[in-house]
Amino acid sequence: GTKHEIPTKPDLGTANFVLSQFPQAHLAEARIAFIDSGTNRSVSYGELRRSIYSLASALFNRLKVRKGDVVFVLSPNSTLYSTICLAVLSVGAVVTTANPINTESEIAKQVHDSGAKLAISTLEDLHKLVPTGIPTILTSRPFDGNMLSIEELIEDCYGSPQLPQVPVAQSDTAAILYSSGTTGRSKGVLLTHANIISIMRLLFWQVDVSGSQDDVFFAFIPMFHIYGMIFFGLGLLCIGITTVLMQKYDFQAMLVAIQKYKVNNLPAVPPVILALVKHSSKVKCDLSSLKRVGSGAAPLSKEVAQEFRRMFPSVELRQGYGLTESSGGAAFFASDKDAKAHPDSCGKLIPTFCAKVIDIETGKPLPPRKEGELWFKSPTIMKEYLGNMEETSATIDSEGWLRTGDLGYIDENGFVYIVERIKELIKHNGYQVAPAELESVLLSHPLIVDAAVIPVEDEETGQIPMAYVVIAAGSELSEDQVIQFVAGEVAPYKKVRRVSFIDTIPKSAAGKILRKDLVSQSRHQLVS
Ligand code: 4UU
Repeated sequence: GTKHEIPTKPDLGTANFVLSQFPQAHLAEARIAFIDSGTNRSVSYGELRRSIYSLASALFNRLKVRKGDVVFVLSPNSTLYSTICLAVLSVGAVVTTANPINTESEIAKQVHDSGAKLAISTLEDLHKLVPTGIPTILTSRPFDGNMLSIEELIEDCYGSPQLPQVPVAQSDTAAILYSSGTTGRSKGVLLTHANIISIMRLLFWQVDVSGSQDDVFFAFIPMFHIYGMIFFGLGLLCIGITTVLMQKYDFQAMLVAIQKYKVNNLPAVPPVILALVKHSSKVKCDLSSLKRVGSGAAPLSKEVAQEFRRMFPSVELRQGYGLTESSGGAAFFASDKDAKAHPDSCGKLIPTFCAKVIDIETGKPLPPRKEGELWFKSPTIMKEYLGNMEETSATIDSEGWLRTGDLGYIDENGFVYIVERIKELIKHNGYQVAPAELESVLLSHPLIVDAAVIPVEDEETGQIPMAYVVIAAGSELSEDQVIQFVAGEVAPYKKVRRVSFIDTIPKSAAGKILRKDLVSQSRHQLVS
C-alpha cells in the first residue's frame, strides 16, 4: 500500500458507504471520476478519495466542524461538489444545498432555517452570503488570499490527513434539501444517512440492470437538486463510472461535450428532450455515442417521447419519477422494452417501495388502474420537514405513508402513471416554484391587496407561473410592473410570466384559494 491508503472508518454513514465502494485496485485509482466540460479539468477516483479525506481532516481539525453542524453549499456543478458533500458527511455534519442563482433573501432564509454554521461558496455568489454573516469558505482560491478556500484546505492535508473518528449512525441527519411539498413555502426535507444509502442501493440496481462501470454520464442536472445529488454527487461514484459535468446548462455546449467525451448516458428533464427533438439536427455534432437518455422531474409528453424515438432509434429513452421527499426516484424503467410498451407511464415502482392509491374524495384505497393520489412507503422517505411538525404530519401519516400530491394510477404490474399534479407546486424546467412564496412577494407590493399564483402549461418549459392580482381601489398597475416587481425579488426561474387583474380571488369558506377555478379561468382566457 501507499501512504495515501487509509482504511475506511467503521461507521454507517453515507461517506463511508460511498468510499468503501470506490475502485480500490491500483489501476482503478486512475479511473476518471469527473471531467469539467468547461475547463477540461479531471479528477481521478484516487484523487477524489484523497481530497475527501484531506477536506474532512481540515473541516474537523482546522474549522472545528462537528457532528450535526449544518454546512450550506452554494455552488453550480463542479469537480469539487462531491468532495465537499462527502467530506462534510464524513465528519458527521449535514449538507444543505441551494441553487446559486437564488437571490440574497432566498439564501438568507435558507441559511437561517437550516441553522447553517458554515457556508461554502463560489467567489461569484459570495456577495449573497455576506449579509447573513455566516463564516464562508470559497471553493477555489481567491486572487487576494485573505479568505480560505476548499482547494487550499485540501492541499494543506493532502496525503497526510488526520482523520477524525466520528461515528455516524444510519439514523443521523445527512442532508437538508428544500421543497415546498404539497402546499405552502419551501421547507427543509430532512434526509437521514439511511435514506440516502437506500436510494444509492436502488441506483446500483438501475445501473446494474441497464449499464456498466464503463459508462460515461453527462451532468447538467444540478447536484444541489435531489436528482443530481443522488446520481452525480453521490450514487454513481459507487459504481466507478465517469461523469462529464457542466456548470450551467447550455444546449449547444452539451452536444459538443457529448461528442468530445463520447458520453453514453444523459439523465435529463423534459425540456431537454424537447430541445433534442427540435434543435439537435441544427447542431453539427456526432451524438452516436449516446445509448441512453433519461427524463424525470416533470411529465414528458407522449408525442415528444415518440418523436425522440423516431429521431434516435438506437437511443433508449427511460423515464423516471421521484420527489425530494422520497430521496429521488420512486419509479423507473428497468428496460427499454418496458418503456416502449408503456408510453404513458413514468416507470415501474422501484423495489422497496410500497404504494397506495387513495381516492381523493373518500380517502379510501383504490384497486389497480383507478385514479387517486399516490401514497408511498419506502426506506427512502424523508424523516420530516425540519422543525415543522405540522407540515410533517400533514404529509406523512402515522403509519409512515408519504402523500405525493400527484394524481395517478398504478397497473397490475406496478407501472406508475401520473395524470395530474394536484398539489400547488409549479414546475418550470423541472425546478420547483412554490405559488405561496410568489403570493407573499406579490402581497408585499403596496398596491396589491390580494394575489394567487397558478401554473399555466407551456410547451418549452413545462409550466410557467401566472399571477391573478387584486389591486387597491383607485390605483393603477400594469402587467409589466407586476412582472418586474416579482423578478426583482426571486430567482429568475421563479419569475411570474403572466399577470391577470381580477376583482376578487376565489376562496373557499375556510379562506383557501380555489386554484382549480383560476386554472380553468386561465384556460378560457388564454384561448379566447
Ligand atoms: C411527472 O423532481 C424531483 C425528482 C426527480 C427525480 C429524481 C430521481 C426523477 C427521477 C429520479 O431518478 O423532485 P422534486 O421534489 O423537485 O419534485 C417532485 C415532483 C413530483 O411530485 C411530481 O409532481 O415532480 C414531479 N415529477 C414528475 N411528474 C417528477 N418526476 C416526474 C415525472 N412525471 N416523471
